[in-house]
Amino acid sequence: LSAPSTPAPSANPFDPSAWRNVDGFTDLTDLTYHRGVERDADGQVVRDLPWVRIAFDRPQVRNAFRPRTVDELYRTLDHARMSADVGAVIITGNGPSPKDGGWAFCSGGDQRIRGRDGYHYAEGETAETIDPARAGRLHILEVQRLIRTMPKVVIAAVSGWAAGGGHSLHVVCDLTIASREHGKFKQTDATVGSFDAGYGSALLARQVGQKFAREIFFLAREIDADRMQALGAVNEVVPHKDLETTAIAYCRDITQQSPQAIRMLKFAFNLPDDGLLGQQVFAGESTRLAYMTDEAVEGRNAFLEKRSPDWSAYPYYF
Ligand code: S0N
Repeated sequence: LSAPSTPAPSANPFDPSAWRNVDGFTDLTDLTYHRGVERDADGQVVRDLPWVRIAFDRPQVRNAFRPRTVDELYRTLDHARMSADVGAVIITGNGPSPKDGGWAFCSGGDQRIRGRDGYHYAEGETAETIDPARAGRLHILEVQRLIRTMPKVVIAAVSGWAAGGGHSLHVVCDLTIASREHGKFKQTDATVGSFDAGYGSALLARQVGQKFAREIFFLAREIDADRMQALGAVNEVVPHKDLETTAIAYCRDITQQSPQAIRMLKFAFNLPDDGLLGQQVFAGESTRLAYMTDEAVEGRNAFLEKRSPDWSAYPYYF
């Protein structure tokens, strides 16, 4: 009989040579934020590439988020949103855990600092000392809305556990790639008396269907990456070591498309599920495009020149 073999630890999918730190974010403690780069043979950065990587960096707690983590996630995502030369964003989880070698994408809200009445305290704060403006904030939902409305493609690279609010985060991303060895999914909200009754559940049902979405939430079982792909909530399952090169390949392909077309498509995909907000976001892009036409310029010029607009050059039918 041969001795059972111990699987070799998977190589870390993060390749530092593919990235540089983003300027102005040296104060991050709970995340890392990198810009994709091309380097020459000497390792010098030749040019920036049009994608960024945002990674949870609390592997000792399976990348659970505390309020500070969510603030940093919002800040980095918003920076990516406003960077005109960035077309795609990867969200992932750093690892492995120094404690046990485990990998996580994100395990949701940090249960150690969840107070009564939905409050999420920072360490050391109490109900009496907390700034009321910060108490009870479920601001991961603000992050979800930002991902949903930012005019760029957001890719979840699920490097390990996606649990609770971390599960919902991958659901709200535009695309999901998962590690074959470590990518695991578990919707534990109901286990800890929490529930994402917005995108985390309803959008999941759009992705996998009502029965499976209910199974995922009601049973709170572990689901592996292959099954999640079969259900329709994961685009691709790849070896752990290839997770980020695959995500970068997605970014490369996405950023070769027309930026205008990509954002119109993203907002079109969102529209049926996002109600008037979805219509507003889609319509905002349409208005921006309309402002670029001679017809819209004629309307503005007529007002500024205090005359009636002349629409004769603009047909009622194409
Ligand atoms: C992820 C799980 C399944 C991993 O299991 P595994 O591999 O056996 O590891 P563990 O030994 O359990 O964990 C390793 C260490 O990490 C700590 N840890 C893990 N997850 C958390 C966490 N979420 N918070 C704090 N610590 C965590 C463990 O305690 C352990 O530490 P040590 O080594 O010291 O013992 C498994 O860990 C698991 O099930 N984790 C909990 C997942 C969970 O229930 N998350 C919360 C679910 N709810 C939310 O996320 C709320 C989301 C949210 O914020 C929200 C969304 C919508 C509306 C409102 C809100 C809101 O803000 O509340």
